[in-house]
Amino acid sequence: MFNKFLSRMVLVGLSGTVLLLAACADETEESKQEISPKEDAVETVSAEEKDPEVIGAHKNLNDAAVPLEMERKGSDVYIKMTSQITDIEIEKGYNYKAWTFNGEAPGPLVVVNEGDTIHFTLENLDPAIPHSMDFHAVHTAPDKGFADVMPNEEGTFTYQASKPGVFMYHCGTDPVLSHIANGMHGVIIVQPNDGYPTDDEVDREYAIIQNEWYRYNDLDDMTNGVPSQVVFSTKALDEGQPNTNGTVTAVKNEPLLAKVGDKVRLFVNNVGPNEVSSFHVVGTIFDDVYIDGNPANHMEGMQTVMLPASGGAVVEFTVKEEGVYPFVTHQFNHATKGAVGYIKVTADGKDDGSEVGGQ
Ligand SMILES: [Cu+2]
Repeated sequence: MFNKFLSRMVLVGLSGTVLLLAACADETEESKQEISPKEDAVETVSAEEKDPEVIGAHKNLNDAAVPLEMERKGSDVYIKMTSQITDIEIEKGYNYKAWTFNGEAPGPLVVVNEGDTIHFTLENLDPAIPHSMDFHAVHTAPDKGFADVMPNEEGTFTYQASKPGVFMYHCGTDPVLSHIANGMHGVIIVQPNDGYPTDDEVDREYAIIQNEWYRYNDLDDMTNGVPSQVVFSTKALDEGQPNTNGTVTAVKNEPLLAKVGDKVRLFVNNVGPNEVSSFHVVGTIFDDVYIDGNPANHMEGMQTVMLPASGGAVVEFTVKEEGVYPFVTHQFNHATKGAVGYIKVTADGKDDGSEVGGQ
């Protein structure tokens, strides 16, 4: 249903197949910012796309990434994030004018401890559209705790991280599918107070996220189509680790590293928005898996872990020989669209400079 906000926006689509401009506001909300109609509301964002729907106020907007702000005072954690429009080069030569948290898609990795109180502020730098934050790691009344933050405004929300796990976060503003598929998703890890039973065995840890991309800002394609790209990203858990966006080459050009004999732990999450991930590492077996990252959900000896849209896991495996170990979603139509990454295993755990090959 087109609401007041949407009706004031101009659809200048050249194609009847691309209809979306974001319908983000509730009809009853008076404070939603309007977008001035513009004849030039469509621009070309890539050679491949003929008629993408860039919202007028987003045209020529490409905000630089803003670092995540996080400060801890005891068990109170003060987190500030932005919602902003930033170009993400999903594949070579194709810039997607993403709706993002902090200029990253997926957004920055957030790590807190079980029992922490999160004081979360969202600064909405988007001049046109309200955005919000839905942390799957908390209990709150969504209409209050995940409420929309208007353009050029800030909203602050407080909640407890009472359960450990590897949780998705995303913008929950209507239409949610547009906001997630345009890039507003990420992961919050809530570390268990008592750790995982296998903590002492683990040598290396990385965070991996799977997401899909669709035709630019095309709600019809997001709703009824198939992904154009299915991708992995890695987010730095520690300084010095790679921190990437979700692109078709993200964890290929800069593979993760491990040493022969290491037990590797991956914090994985599939932020979707629509597809399931069948997460698998080629050439090994998951010795230990904690579904959704909760230590109570301990499984052993798994070949593939199914991650529903928004689902997470901690997976642990041992790399016994030198070589390149791809990780994939074993739904190979998606792997073919980009969802492959590499772990390079060397004698000393350092990059030997060898090509990892593959796509
Ligand atoms: Cu949003």
